[in-house]
Amino acid sequence: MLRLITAGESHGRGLVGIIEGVPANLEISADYINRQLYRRQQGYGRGGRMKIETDKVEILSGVRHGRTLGSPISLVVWNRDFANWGEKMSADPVAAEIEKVVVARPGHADMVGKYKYAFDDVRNVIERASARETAMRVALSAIARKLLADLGIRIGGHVLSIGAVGFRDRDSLDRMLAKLMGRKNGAEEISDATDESEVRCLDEVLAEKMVQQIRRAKKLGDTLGGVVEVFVTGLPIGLGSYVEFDRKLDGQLAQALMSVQAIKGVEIGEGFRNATRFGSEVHDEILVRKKRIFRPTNRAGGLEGGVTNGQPLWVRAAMKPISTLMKPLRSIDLSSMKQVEARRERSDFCAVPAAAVVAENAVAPVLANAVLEKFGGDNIVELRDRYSKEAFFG
Ligand code: EPS
Repeated sequence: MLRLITAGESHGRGLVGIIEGVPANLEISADYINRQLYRRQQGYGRGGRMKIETDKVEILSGVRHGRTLGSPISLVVWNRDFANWGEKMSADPVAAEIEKVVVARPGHADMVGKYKYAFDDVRNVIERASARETAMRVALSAIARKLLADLGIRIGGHVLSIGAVGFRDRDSLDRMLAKLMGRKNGAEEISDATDESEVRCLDEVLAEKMVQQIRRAKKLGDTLGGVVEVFVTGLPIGLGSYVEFDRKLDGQLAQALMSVQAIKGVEIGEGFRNATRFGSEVHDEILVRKKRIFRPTNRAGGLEGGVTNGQPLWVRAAMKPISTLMKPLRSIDLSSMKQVEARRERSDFCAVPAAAVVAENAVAPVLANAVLEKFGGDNIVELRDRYSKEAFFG
């Protein structure tokens, strides 16, 4: 089974991570991982930090001559910005007086972190709560993504809306998505197409409106959230299980997505819309076409009973607006308990395009884990062999 752990502060020396349980002999390179890191750094609405960093991974262990060894794989991404934060983030005590952060930003972990860990400096909270952690999560998850890709399981995401600007005509979007997913690389074609857009939107006109909306937010000293959508193609029937609550794949996917910083809502398929309809308008009929199972619709999002049903997996995640506002909300000075304005600090105005990349990668370890659970294998050849013999697609 796959285990992942990340460590690292936003302005510390670097981000480190370990992924354990990857079968031996999987072809993987720093370049493959770096492509996902590069994609995560893009997007209109990012702040100054992304101009400082060019996130690149170093593989410290678990890989030899481009192939995994079956041992834990450890990675590091150095923070370039650490050069500007040396004393402030030093692991050793420093002689200099370091100014403490005492004002919390509403919506951030600042206040709760201060009380939970009994800090007198909110900086200790900011550093680990930051979405910078997602750089390492993406790096580790990229390895799981590669494992899935080797089995023909492809992942792709796009931005559905930013603020109030988003797709209205679901049918035409679905046609566009179906066309892309029908191509050679399945759902990955969605990602490739959105790589062309600075807001990861599949509609150029809408993309321009999204950019304008972010520009407006920036001018107003405000921030914007949005909704991202992820699809996965090539999944067999039977990943996950209904037999116990913690083995349900929908629950595991929701956890993986919900734990991404600023994600506040997760939906599988048309989850919320389905709740407004009659059952007869919701459930995807089971038909036979050319002796194969055929589902004319996919409102369930590729999962029934917490188990993959052979349809593309379809999940959505809602991101709240980033909580650092240049036009601050009211807050308190946590040392004096005086009413003040929340603290400003360099941040993004909108990170929804980056969240689409994070969400794509966040689902990968969950699915790779489910694949390993069902098919197993100590090396990729064994896994591929079992998979090709046993995987049932309907
Ligand atoms: C991020 C790096 C951070 C922020 C952002 C995510 O860099 P800095 O704090 O130095 O500007 O840009 O983090 C947040 C939005 C947050 O609230 O913590 C990154 O690498 O993605």
